[in-house]
Amino acid sequence: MNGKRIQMLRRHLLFSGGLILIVMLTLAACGGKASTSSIGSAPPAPAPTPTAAPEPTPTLPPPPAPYPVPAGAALHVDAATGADTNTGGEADPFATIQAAMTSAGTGPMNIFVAAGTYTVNPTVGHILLVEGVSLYGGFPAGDWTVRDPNVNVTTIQETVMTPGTGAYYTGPIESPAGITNATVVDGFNLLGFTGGAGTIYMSAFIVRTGSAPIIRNNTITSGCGTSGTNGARAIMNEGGSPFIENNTLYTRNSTAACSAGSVAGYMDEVGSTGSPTFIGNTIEPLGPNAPINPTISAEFFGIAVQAAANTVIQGNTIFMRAATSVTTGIRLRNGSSQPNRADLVENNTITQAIRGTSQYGVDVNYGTTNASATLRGNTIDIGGTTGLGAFIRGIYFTSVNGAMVVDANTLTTGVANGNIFGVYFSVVTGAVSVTNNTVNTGTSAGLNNGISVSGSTNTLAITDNRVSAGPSSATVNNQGISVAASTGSLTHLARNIISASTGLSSIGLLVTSTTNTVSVENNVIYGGDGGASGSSTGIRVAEPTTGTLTTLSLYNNTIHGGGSPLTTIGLDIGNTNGFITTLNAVNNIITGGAGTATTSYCINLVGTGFTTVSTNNLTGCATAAYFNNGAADTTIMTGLGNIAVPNSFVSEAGADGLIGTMADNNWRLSAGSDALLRTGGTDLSATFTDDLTGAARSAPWSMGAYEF
Ligand SMILES: [Ca+2]
Repeated sequence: MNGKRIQMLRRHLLFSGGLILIVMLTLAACGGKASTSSIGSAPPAPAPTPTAAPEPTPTLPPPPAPYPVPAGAALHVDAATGADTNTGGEADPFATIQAAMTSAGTGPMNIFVAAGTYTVNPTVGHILLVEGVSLYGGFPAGDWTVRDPNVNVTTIQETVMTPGTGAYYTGPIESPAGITNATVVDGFNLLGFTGGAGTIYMSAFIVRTGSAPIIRNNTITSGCGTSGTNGARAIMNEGGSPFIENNTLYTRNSTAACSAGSVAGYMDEVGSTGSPTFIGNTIEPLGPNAPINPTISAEFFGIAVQAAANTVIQGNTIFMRAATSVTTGIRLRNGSSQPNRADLVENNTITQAIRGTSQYGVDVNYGTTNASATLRGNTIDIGGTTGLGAFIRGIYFTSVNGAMVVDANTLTTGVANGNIFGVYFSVVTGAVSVTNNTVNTGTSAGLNNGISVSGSTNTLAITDNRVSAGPSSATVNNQGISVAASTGSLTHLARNIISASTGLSSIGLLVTSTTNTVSVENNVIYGGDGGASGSSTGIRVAEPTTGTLTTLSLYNNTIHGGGSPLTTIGLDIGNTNGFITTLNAVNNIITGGAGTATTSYCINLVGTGFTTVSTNNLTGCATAAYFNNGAADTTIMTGLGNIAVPNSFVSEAGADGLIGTMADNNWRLSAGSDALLRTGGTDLSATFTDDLTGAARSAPWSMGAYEF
């Protein structure tokens, strides 16, 4: 009888003994209760008058153990009390995990490992996983019935480097091809080699192509190589499909001699295949193994999915380090080897206290591969207020060609020495939806842009967002939302609340070189406060120089031209070339702004005229409508229902008395608003039926973004 069978027999006997004990205790309890009524000689007492029983206190079942001890056959390892000449039973554990692996053979088997330190070196070799043989750490000495890896730290540490096969350093644990999710590594503290002079990608866990282990409840700290060239990863994936859950991943470069190349919590290799999953991990805490050092690490990545497909990244917490080159929370890349991928990035939290040179919260670039991504419910707050800081890009897409959804994210950036983009798309051929996000960008020494899309050739929808751009440099423009070179069949901007800030010039919503149909409705827009030598504008549609923007519809927006000390414009449209053939502005409330007497416009049109300008309120401007097409019109257009009355919003400036701070403003119409504002709008229900809040509009329609 081999050791494995003996162990199984022991476990069986122990389990049977436990059952017998439970049965005996149960019998004792029942017997005790029965004896009082059947053996005693006294007659039974009369039944008491029933009274309302008190509500029983509900007894909740105990919460499930966070680190359950799995059932099934097991071998045992304890570095302190074991010996590799033992059989691996509960009372005679092995001393090394490698001996248990040998005993387990081809499995299936669980290997239970007691707290302690287990070393990996060329003598004992690293741990090469076997399909169906799972490793569980976190057991206290002498007790195999409970497990908590946080209390009973079970460390596997590589003390002398053990080179692996293939291109990459192996690390303490290697998961080879053929491993499936029947193989679990759970509850260990894995430490990669730190002696330097390693090959590339010094990791603490390597997953090979064709491998799909479950990696759960571990603390995994990267190794580190020689300064200058070697990268370091907590988990390196050559091309497998690991399921990575509830781990803490440290990347280590605390000294200049340790991995001054790129460091990553997780990274897979360009050109690889696989579909990794990440659930509830914490990456790069500000812990003792990974102090922030913005001058050492060239690149930092929390999760860098270079090529894998159908990636799921949910509920992870990533603390971005500062790096001298690129600092990225989550990177999704290439995938040229795996077309038609669909990635999900959901409910993650990405923060950064100290800036590196350039930072990306989520960075997506699929190249020419057909791929789609959904980013939903993430909280991203990056950039901080100190550090290096060339630029900050909260959510960044370039070269993407499948459907892209950016939904319900909360995005905040700190200050930057260069440009800030909250959400940025460039070179997009798939349909894009940016909806229900909250975007607040910090102060930029360059350009500042809340949401920016450039080069979209498909449908583009930017809806239900709350966007506040922070200040730009005094020599660079400032934009709440910018759409440039959007050539898809429809560009739709609806139900957003947008504010720009200060800069050279500031613009709430900028549309540039966009063709085909642009529909803008139910937005509230503040044009910012410009700068000492620039302007502020609520909506600006720049002169199309190519293509055919055939229809531009501006319906039921509430627009304020801002507070520039020079020129303020509510609605500014260039159409000298006449590419805009249908130009509608209906039901808008347009406040020109605080510009000087001669340079405050409600509407400024350079070029050919509007097809329809009706039932707008044009107020707070020196010039209601100005058509710079050779026939200046400085009077409000008559006969089309346009009016010029005070808006009488509920609270135009809010509690702080400042129009430019939007959070406390309420630009709904009030009972004191003119009846023509409340009920004088044109019924546009053939085009849309809601207002900014999503509520149904009711005839007769109101002007502005809120139905009264
Ligand atoms: Ca305010």
